Amino acid sequence: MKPVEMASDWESARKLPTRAEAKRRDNVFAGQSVVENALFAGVEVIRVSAWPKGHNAPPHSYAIVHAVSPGLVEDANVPYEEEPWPDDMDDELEGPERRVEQSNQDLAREFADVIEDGQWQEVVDPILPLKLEWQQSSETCWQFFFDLAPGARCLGLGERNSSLNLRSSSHTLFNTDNHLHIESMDSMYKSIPFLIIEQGEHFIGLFLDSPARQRWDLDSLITSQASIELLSRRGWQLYCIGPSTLPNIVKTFTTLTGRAKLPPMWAIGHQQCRWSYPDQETVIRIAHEFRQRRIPCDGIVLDIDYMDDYRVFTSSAERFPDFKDLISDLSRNNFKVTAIIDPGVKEDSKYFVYTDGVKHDYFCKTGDDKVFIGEVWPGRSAFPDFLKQEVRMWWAAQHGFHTENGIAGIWNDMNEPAIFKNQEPLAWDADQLPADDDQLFMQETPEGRIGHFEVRNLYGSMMSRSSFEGMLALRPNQRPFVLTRSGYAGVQRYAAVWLGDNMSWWHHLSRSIPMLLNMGMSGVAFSGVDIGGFGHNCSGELLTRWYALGMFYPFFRNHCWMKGDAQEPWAFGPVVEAHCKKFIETRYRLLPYIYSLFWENSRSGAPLMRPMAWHYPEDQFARELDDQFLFGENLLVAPIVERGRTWRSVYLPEGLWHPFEGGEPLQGGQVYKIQWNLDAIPVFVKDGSLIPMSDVIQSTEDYARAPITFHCFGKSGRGVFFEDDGNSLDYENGDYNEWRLKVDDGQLIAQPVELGFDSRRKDFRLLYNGKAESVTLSIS
Ligand code: MIG
Repeated sequence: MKPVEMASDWESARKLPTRAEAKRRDNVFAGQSVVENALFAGVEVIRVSAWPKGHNAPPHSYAIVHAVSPGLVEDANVPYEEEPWPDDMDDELEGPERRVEQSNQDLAREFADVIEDGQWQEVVDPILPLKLEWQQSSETCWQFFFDLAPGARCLGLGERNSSLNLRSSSHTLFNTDNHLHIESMDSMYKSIPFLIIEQGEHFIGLFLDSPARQRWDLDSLITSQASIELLSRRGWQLYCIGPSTLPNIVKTFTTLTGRAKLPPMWAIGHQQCRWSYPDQETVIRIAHEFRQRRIPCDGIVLDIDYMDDYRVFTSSAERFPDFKDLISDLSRNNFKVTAIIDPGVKEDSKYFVYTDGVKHDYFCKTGDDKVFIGEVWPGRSAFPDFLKQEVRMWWAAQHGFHTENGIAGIWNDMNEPAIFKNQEPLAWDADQLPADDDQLFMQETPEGRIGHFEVRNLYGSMMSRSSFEGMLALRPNQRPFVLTRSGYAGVQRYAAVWLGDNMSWWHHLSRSIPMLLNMGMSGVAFSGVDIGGFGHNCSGELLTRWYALGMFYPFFRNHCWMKGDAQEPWAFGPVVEAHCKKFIETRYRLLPYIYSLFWENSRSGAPLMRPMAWHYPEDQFARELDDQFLFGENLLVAPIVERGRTWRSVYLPEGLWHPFEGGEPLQGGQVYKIQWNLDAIPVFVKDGSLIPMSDVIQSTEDYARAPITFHCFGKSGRGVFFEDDGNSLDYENGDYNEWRLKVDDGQLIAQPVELGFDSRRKDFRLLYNGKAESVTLSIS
């Protein structure tokens, strides 16, 4: 990788667009469209489907799933079928209203028509006057226009290098290896075309389901006009959700696009990575350091150099001669190992993955029917067409190499797909698509063979689907852990995500908060950024502050590139090490709380990291903050994210708030000046909460027997304790314990919601008013 600071990078960055408002062109729509209305547990959803002349339906959606019941997505081994809309959806439903329009120019302004006939107006107009209109402006370009009322705020939209409010800027959704991570490079690794508009206390969601390039201009000219430009020959579906509360909007969106299963317990522990630990001796040494220094850690992540010349599904005989023994050695020491897998398959006639793929026609091909070859780490490489079920199954089966070696997790990188020297395969200012056979390569869809740009944003999602389904098939009844860099709406069903190549810059530390908040509201809760920063060099102070925040990233991994200085928790000497250790230990102490938040996420889609507006929608001031956030309902995290600072202002919303590490509670509804020394845990706890905490453990292997303390913040407290085996899918059949806990006057009352799990845990304590006493969880 070339250094970031090369002048030419900045030259080219300067030429990149910072706004892209769509100009209204003529309408050429001559296809058909359908408008349907439905109700999902009381939330209105309107769906508009449109397809151009010559087609007879919108393209198959890979994002939408059939939710069998709340929280359960379909069996991963069953290929997705187009589900009838929407009789099969969960919860109460009202019959869909269906109107099929014949093609003609006037009806192209579908939304305008719907407003006139009453339905749309009734649902949306009185509160959020979007005045949404759309048209087809050319064979390959669709335009959407809507109003953003003054003061309305824009949230979500997946991975955006932006502050929380996305308004007054434009956003390109076209998956790109944005390894510079600078704002002027608009495209990121993931594209989730789901925007939440917040106006007053009302929220509305817009999901434009198309994996082709979209550019959302969210009022960049501050004239209250927003637009979307979609480059596709194929049509689309647009969902308008709400208005409702923010939790309801996300719940409905994740009913439509699916939810994550519970992660395996180890995957929410601390993980350590580096590009790359060059050989097995180094990996062993790193693992030993963790245990010797008693810094908790659950995962070691292997980057590309474990492979034989970057051939996927192999290991290097030179540097990792005892691959299998290494993994079992680590496993005996309670480390789970995750291995990276890139999509590029080395072109090599002696390499089985390549020859097999060619033989069965599994690789993407160019317009003239030749296997597409791009340069990536292995050199000239071919790229599987993950849109095809048989290709996903073949690729899934290759994961047997890893499961046989004892690998527990799979890391999918480079799956935009990134190709060296062709990081921007479609010019940023293109307003048309090239011909299908001139879009890098072609892919198979249910509608036939089409150009890659039409479905580019799906490549990473479908690759991680293959890894997820493969791991589940190879290790039945064990929850897979897959990590992906690229993805589309619905990717949460298959994988956790990290946000790619950030830098060891203070700005990227502070930026991680709004970026992860917007990811969470886009359906992807299990996310994090590289702790310490990926590129450039970290410093002791930066690493310390990064762990103080990072212990609240749902995905908790320290990672950096090879060129910079090492940044393991001990890399900057004893003082930094002691601080980082304390934060990592705090992560493990909070595991019971964190795990119950994952449980909540699997059922309702609620993210773990929540913007202030999630719980305080009426608080005008709180909603604008994105240097602090709520972690679940009860913890407010307000870290220091600037160099040299020990003080910051913290806004506490209504109620009483306790400093996490003790001290007098503060009355909310105002801003406080708070001092956080380098070792401080930058958290306030809401009065009246009962936070379940574990004793410190060195890995989650010891979690099942670890004593749990219910920490009551205030005179009374309410909380949840969720427990299961932490690894299998038995919880889906009720094999879990869920307790509702209540403390009044120092007395713990435990009420079981479900008692399906045979727990080995014996030690429970109640910490009340500074005193700890043993308690039992029993049916009262
Ligand atoms: O071209 O595998 O974002 O986490 O360490 C770089 C090497 C490829 C990019 C990933 C990064 C990873 C690196 N990869």
